[in-house]
Amino acid sequence: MKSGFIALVGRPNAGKSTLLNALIQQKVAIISPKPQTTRNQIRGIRTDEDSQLIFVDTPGIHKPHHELGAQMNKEAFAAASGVDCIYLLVDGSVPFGSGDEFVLASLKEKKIPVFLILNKIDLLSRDKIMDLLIEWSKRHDFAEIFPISAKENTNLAELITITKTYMEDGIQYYPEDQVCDYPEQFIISELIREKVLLLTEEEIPHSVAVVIERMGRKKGKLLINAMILVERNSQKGIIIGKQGSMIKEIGTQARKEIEGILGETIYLECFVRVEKDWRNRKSKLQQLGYIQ
Ligand code: GDP
Ligand code: K
Ligand code: MG
Repeated sequence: MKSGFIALVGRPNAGKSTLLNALIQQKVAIISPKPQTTRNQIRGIRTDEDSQLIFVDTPGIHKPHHELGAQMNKEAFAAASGVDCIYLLVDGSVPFGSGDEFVLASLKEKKIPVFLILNKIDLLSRDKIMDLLIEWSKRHDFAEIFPISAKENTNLAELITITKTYMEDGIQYYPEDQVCDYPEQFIISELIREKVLLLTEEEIPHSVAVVIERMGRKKGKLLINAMILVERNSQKGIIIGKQGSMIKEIGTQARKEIEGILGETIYLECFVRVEKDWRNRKSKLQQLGYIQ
């Protein structure tokens, strides 16, 4: 059997998490139009008859402004070492910028084959796609170049077929029915964080974390208590909303999705707490599982 690891790297919002979910045909990574949605390395596993591909989704590489940001870069670079192949994801609908230079420079030192994946071609004309492919091919010695749409599944079957040819004969690392490598509790907290990102305004995203404080059974029903951490009182107010309307909506949307994944009805309670400056406190980040 062919098996190996593929790191997904690229600027925030290039579509890495969307592609990961599409490649393994299941939602394991949360997606939002806000940058820096993904904070940890997430492995998605795709097992076919002849192969096992392990895709490592990473936080987007960016210039760090705080401890969490620096940690996210470290995770992204670490994920891109010791893999068999790297997908460099590029959002074709935004211009080339210093963020792309930063990512390209970090790949230059590595001897691992890099695929250029030009994403979001559903938003581009044929001519524009051709121009971008030509421009990008001059910037690095890419092993392969693929125009795709992660959202519409365009060209993904071909991408998988070619990727397999870069894998060595190896062992099956995970059981064939396993699609990701982290515990349920983490998916649950991530789904709640996704709803917070989707439902609230610009100010919230980088200052929110979700911790599952309790998960247990009462009379057979699964009870989950989730704590949403924010940095300021004003953010707490936004998340709670008018007469609790926002936190209720966050809870309802998250509960529906968690029930779909777990296959049972659950009882979910969400709370909000202000923890000043949690992003700059390493011990807090460790507790939240963002760093080892
Ligand atoms: P990440 O930060 O690189 O993980 O990016 P996400 O996967 O979170 O996606 C960022 C945004 O781009 C989301 O709003 C996605 O729905 C959108 N997106 C991702 N792939 C595509 C695509 O192929 N086409 C279009 N039109 N949008 C996409
Ligand atoms: K994102
Ligand atoms: Mg992501």
